[in-house]
Amino acid sequence: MNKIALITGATSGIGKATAEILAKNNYKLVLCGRRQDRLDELQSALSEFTSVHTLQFDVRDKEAVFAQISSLPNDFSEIDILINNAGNAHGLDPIQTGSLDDWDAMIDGNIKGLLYVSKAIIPKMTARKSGHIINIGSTAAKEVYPNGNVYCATKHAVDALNQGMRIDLNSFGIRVGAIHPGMVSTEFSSIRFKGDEEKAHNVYKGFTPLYAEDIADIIHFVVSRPYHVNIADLVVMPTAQASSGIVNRSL
Ligand code: NDP
Ligand code: 8X3
Repeated sequence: MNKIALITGATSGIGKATAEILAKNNYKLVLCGRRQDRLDELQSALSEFTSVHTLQFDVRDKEAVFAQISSLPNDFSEIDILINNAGNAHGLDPIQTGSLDDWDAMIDGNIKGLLYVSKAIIPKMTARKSGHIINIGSTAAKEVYPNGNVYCATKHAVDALNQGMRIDLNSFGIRVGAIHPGMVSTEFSSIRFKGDEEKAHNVYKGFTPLYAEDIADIIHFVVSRPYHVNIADLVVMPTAQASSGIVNRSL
């Protein structure tokens, strides 16, 4: 039987590319995001490969998360693979001038949102004693860079939650692992800089960044390993990147 994967943040970037590769490899999909028009487009594009169900909710909205996930029809309700990908950076400011709204958006989305979605899905995995959870962290989960303060803190939290989930769910035979990308050219920087496309473009100027498809390819590799293999923690950077915030702009 085809496995069912639920992807948060499927409307753009890494989540969308992951939906595309998993669809082409016969996974059934539950695709989540706030932008219904994009969910509809993706559903119609991927339906030639697999069955797709969409759920529209903001991961920060606890009630909506639980209501939407519990509304899944029977043939989509037993999630085999949860890909906790939804998240963004908002702003790039020193701590003394950072915006409270940006901090709330990152803490509520990247940490609490990931927890709400996990809480809505994990009990069915523990009941079945099977499941696989992939948490999308970041190099910012491992290292802090100038002005990255709160975003890096949220991703450090994802790193801790990934380890905690793995420890707690191990006795149920549930696999848990994180993928920590470096700089990936998606809508990420455009969101971070609130639509300032020039600023966003400059982030990836002068070197070859990762593309969403590079991470999607790795996610597909991770979820298609045999059951006894759990890729627990994987850091991947563009060749031009040496660590968080250090990039060789001539590569
Ligand atoms: P994008 O901005 O392209 O995609 C972000 C996705 O998250 C969108 O589908 C968006 O959907 C969804 N999302 C954001 N906030 C919410 C919310 N509150 N509720 C529901 N969905 C939400 O960025 P990426 O693809 O790059 O980012 C995906 C993940 O990868 C994030 O967790 C990010 O932190 C991480 N990452 C990104 C890196 C990069 O350099 N790009 C590097 C390392 C990690 P919608 O707006 O429709 O809700
Ligand atoms: C995204 C990577 O370095 O732009 O998590 O913060 S970075």
